[in-house]
Amino acid sequence: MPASQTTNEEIAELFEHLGMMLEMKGDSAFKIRAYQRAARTIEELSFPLDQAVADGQKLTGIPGIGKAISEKIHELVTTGQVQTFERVKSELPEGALNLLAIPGIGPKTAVLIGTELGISTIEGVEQAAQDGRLASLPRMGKRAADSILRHIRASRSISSDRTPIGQALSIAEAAMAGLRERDAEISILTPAGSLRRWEETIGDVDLVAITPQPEELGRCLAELPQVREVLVNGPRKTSVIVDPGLQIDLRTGEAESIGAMLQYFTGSQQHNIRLRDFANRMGLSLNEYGITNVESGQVEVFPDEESFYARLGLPLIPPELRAGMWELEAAIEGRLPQLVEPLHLRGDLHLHSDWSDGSDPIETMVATVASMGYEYMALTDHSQGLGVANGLTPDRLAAQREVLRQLQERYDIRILAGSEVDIRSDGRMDFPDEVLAELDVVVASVHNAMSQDRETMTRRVIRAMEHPSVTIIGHLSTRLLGQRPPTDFDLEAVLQAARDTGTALEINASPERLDLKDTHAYRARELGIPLVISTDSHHHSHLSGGRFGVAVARRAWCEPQHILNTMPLDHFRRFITTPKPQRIKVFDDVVATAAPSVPNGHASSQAGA
Ligand code: DGT
Ligand code: CA
Ligand code: CA
Ligand code: ZN
Repeated sequence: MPASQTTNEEIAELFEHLGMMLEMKGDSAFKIRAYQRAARTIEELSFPLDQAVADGQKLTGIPGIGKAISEKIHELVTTGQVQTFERVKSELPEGALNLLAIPGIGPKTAVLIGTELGISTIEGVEQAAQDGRLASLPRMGKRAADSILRHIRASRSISSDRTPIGQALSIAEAAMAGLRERDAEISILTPAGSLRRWEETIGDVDLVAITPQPEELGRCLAELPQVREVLVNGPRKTSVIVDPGLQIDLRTGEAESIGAMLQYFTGSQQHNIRLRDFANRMGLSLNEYGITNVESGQVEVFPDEESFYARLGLPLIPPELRAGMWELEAAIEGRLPQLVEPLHLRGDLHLHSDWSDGSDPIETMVATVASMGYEYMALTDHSQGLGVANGLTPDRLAAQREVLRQLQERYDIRILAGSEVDIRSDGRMDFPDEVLAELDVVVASVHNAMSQDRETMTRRVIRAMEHPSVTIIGHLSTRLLGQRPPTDFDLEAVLQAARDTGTALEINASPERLDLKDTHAYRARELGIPLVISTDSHHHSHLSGGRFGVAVARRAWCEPQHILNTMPLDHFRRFITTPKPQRIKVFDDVVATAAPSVPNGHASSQAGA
């Protein structure tokens, strides 16, 4: 009988770890692979192994599980441990297995760190990387040690419990749809908090609602099928945890006073603190129910945020700007930006078809973009590069142009010939110059060698920008929210080079990327760099995702003229057909003729300081 329950995952992990430990010891590659294969097989089994053992089933019939492995499974399930595993572990430095969790540390290095430095924890490695001990190890050096340090820090900031906005938004929308279905009398139901401010990651979802029977609505939320746990279920507030582990706070208010509530729970906390200071100086105090005259004690209520801000003598500050930075001062001085909106976009300049790694035919993508009312688009399938994304050879690229010419006759949208060209590890382009020169739009992106050191990566990207045919740098940092850290590069140097070479920078709207991030886009706008908002769609359903990129641009205080693809087609064509770096003037002219309402942020102009 099984000593206790042992899951397939636990069994698979044991073999995975056994394989790694044998690798540390330099054991035979054959044995190591056998354990790794067994781990894979076990992870994918559809029945519980411990039960099979208890039932006396023969395991050796399962592919990848021979006699030796079958015996170990038996041993683990019946005794709770495996002798071989314990012995191998005892022969290795303590904690060596933990160190393998750090990207950049393989089995050999883990052993070296354990034996030479006596380190058994990730924190210990971090310390050793900082004080130089790690770099002094044989075959290590400063570069490798720095890279390990970077990985440790990045994985720490990544493995936070915040949810990327793309996921949080769909979870929130599903919950809101569920509430509307159950309560037909809801008059307002809207996100507040970081979700309404379009932060890139969300701690918890805040919702604000008006309905005649608030308690009823709270109960509806608590009863949604996706709810895993109910934390609070009160008359004004209900908090739940929904799958896969995100908190939703729902608050209800009255129609005549919802303005203050929405404002209060939209935050940010920093914005609210500054606004409260500002109001205090006028003899007023703020809370979620209204604005109180401190002297008379009289409370005024507001049906919307506009009237709330107006009572303080301020225009409505868009939620994306409520970061507690310079927005209050700009509002006081009447120079809030007229932020770019989704409707301003006239083209999408980064999208893929099934010619590379997209999943739809070119025509589906063209038809969808055309149906969205856009004036132009660039098809930018991958270059041949690493081969993983089924990148195009120059021959296939030429054949694709022929297809585009035919489609052009049937669709009322200008189809530009483009490519997303790999920036090779040394900064060279993945297509010959004469191929690139033929294209209307070249998006150049880093897709490999992402752990290059700062200097190398900076040089690499700048070299790409110096190429006369490169129109736009795609997803500059290559980060994937919650999954992959950004590359290391000198932001100021890269931005300066973008400006000097007349190269545009992409705000990649894919909710997994949001790259440029808001603060980088903010700086890019300040420096006068043309920005592009593209979806990087790999499926026609992604094409509507531009809103995420627009949100980043709005958080960067961008007005329409700061975004290249808000230009009408003829204007945009003038930009791409003017040689670099002179084309920056085409952009500058547009910015100069727009109303100058966007302030440049300086520390000295910090609001509330
Ligand atoms: P999150 O959830 O970490 O992504 O960020 P927020 O801004 O959504 O923060 P949350 O959910 O704690 O609170 C929502 C808003 O409520 C926040 O932006 C400002 C407002 N608020 C009002 N009073 C407080 C308070 O005492 N503490 C905090 N943290 N927020 C408050
Ligand atoms: Ca929140
Ligand atoms: Ca909250
Ligand atoms: Zn792409």
